[in-house]
Amino acid sequence: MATIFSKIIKGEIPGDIVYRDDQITAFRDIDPQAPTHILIVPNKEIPTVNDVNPEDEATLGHMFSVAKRIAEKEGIAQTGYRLLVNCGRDANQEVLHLHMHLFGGRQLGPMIMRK
Ligand code: DGP
Repeated sequence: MATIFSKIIKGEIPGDIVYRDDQITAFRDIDPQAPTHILIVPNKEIPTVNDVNPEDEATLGHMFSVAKRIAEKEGIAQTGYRLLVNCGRDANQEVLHLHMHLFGGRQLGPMIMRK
C-alpha cells in the first residue's frame, strides 16, 4: 500500500509542495513545529533508515543539497536550521516513508529532550 507521502508525491492527495524533481519531493508539514517545517522525501518508498541501500546514497546526498537550497529560499540559511531524520519506535517515527525534517525560523532549543 502506498504511503501517505507517496500519495502527496503523486498528487493523489493535497500537499503544500515547495520543491520537486525526479528523486525528491519537499512539502510543508501538516502540523508545523516551527515557522519553517518542511519534509524532504525521496520519491522512492524507503520505509526507514534501516532499509537504506547503497543504491540510495545519491538520493540521500541530494536531500542535503535540496535542504540547503530550501533553507536559503525560506530565508533561514543564515539564522540556522535543524535537519532531523527519525528511525523507528524510540524516535517516534510516524510515517514509514523515510523523510528529513527541516526546522527553522526560531531558536530551536536543545537537540533532544533531556531525561
Ligand atoms: P515522523 O515522526 O518523523 O514520522 O514525522 C512525520 C511527520 O509527517 C509529522 O511531523 C506530521 C507529518 N505528516 C503526517 N501526515 C501528513 C500529511 O498527510 N501531510 C503532511 N504535509 N504532513 C503529514
